[in-house]
Amino acid sequence: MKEPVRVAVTGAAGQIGYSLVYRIASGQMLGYDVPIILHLLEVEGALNSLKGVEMELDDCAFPLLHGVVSGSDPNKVFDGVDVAILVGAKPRGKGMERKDLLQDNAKIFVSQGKALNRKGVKILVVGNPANTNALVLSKNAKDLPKENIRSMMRLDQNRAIAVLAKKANVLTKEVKRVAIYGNHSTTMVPDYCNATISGRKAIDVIKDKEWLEKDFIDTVKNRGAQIIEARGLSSAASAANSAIQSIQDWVLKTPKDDFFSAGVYMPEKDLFYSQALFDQKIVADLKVDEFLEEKMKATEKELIEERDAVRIYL
Ligand code: NAX
Repeated sequence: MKEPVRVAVTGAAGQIGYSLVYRIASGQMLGYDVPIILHLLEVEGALNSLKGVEMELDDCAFPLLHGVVSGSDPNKVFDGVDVAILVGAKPRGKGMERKDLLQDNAKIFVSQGKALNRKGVKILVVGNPANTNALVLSKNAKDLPKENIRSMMRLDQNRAIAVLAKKANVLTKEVKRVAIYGNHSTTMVPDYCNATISGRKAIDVIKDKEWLEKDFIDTVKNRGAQIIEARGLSSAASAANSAIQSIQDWVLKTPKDDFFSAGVYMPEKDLFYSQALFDQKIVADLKVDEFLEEKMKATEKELIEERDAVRIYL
């Protein structure tokens, strides 16, 4: 039997947490021969609810689950973790300005960065604003290589794959090389120029530039809001699924005709900016058209503004 891998999940009593921890404990994320010790972090006020999550973990009797550590002190809960999925974040409250949201979340990621300041731990930031939270975390975890931190863009990639597959009337497995650039926000840039469908360029299969520029991008970027409107709650199952895939993207070899998207630190920009990655390296020389180039400038500008709003925490 392999050594247990210690996986931290923050915001574990929240909606995404509830869709995520059971899948990790079952072996779906790291493999059915890898024992797991879960480290669950919540705010003080949600610890009771977290107890319920733990009771249900017990009741699943997962053979691979070798233990659960839980609490509200990041220094204690993160002790010894190998992988940390940071879902917990403060949602935007009524009347709250975007600037306040950025600042409140920055404070969370300052303290979590300090608590995770250890080489070797892989950190996926899911809590929004994910890219800027990742930047704050990285600046407060000085000993941690920046390559060990990513922000989640997999959900946007998966949404883009699903939209292209539907339009082309093929299964999602036929759609590959879908990059999302920039910020996890409505300025994100889903790349139709490099995507392939059944091995051909998506543009040649769909042959409708107007649809690609407008409907495709709008559907992907507004999907989160549409789900809130339909469900009364934000996406949780699909977000948890994407978190699991993001970790798999990180630890497994990338299939040779594909790549994946994640927010990574770009030293020349001093930002966590989403890129296409193959075997953990940014795919160089991806060409996009002028329309997408303009959009990439806008998403970068937004990330710079977010960084300016949290400057005191960097
Ligand atoms: P919930 O509000 O259901 O759960 C969040 C949980 O985090 C709560 O239980 C809360 O008590 C906890 N929490 C807050 N501050 C914490 C802290 N300092 N330490 C530990 N736990 C803390 O939200 P949920 O729907 O689960 O979404 C969580 C986050 O994911 C949100 O910020 C959301 O915007 C973000 N998302 C990011 C996505 C991405 O693609 N990057 C997609 C899905 C999701 O919207």
